[in-house]
Amino acid sequence: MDLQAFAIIVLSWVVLVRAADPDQCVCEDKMNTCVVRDGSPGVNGLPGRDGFPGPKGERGEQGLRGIQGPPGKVGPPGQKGDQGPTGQTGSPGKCDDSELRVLKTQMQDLHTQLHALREEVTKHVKVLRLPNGIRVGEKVFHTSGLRGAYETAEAKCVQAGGVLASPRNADENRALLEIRKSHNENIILGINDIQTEGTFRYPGGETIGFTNWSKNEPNDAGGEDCVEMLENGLWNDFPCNGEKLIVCEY
Ligand code: MAN
Ligand code: CA
Ligand code: CA
Repeated sequence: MDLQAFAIIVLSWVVLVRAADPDQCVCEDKMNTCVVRDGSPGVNGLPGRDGFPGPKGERGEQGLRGIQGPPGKVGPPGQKGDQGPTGQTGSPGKCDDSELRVLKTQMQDLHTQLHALREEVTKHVKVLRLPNGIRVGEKVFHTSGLRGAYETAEAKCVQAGGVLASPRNADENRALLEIRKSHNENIILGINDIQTEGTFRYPGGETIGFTNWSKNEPNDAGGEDCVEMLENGLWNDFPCNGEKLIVCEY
């Protein structure tokens, strides 16, 4: 080791020892009389700046399947196919028993629905055709305000697609009574005992199941086979050539 190097080492050692010794490191404020020794530690400085971004991570797993998109546009029609083989004459396709049972049930369901639909449509058509009619249940009563004897009256109703009013229950009788009141005229009913004396029937020939006779009626006084509704809604038998208010039912 040469002398110069030795001198540098010794000098460095002296500087280090002086820095490590607190007694050797007294700071004196030359301007003030106050000497500060060993002050308390200062507060931490602000955090340093963000480091550089890390290396790129590994590729993630495949995501979940997305929801189905809307249907696309209809494509152009395809080419016409070849003609199929000629079918066997007189041998229709066969179904097994279970297929037949399903078809039969479906047919019955359709039949029921069709029946209900037809009744519903008929009901609405009746009301639309007869805006001044009175609807009671499935039935509509309607009058043109004309009067007539039994045969004329019944023919007019049939011609219009109905029959003479024939109340079959208290509700229908009440509805008819409203017409009786508004026109202030007795109404001729479709009910009569023309066919068999004493047996009253509806226009279709069925014997009646609901009655609303006035006291002591029917009495066939002098031969009375037709029926009228009186002002109180009760019934009286009267001669069929008598003219009364015509009310039809649909
Ligand atoms: C008149 C007619 C008859 C009826 C009697 C009741 O004679 O209307 O049909 O039975 O009155 O008193
Ligand atoms: Ca009679
Ligand atoms: Ca009578």
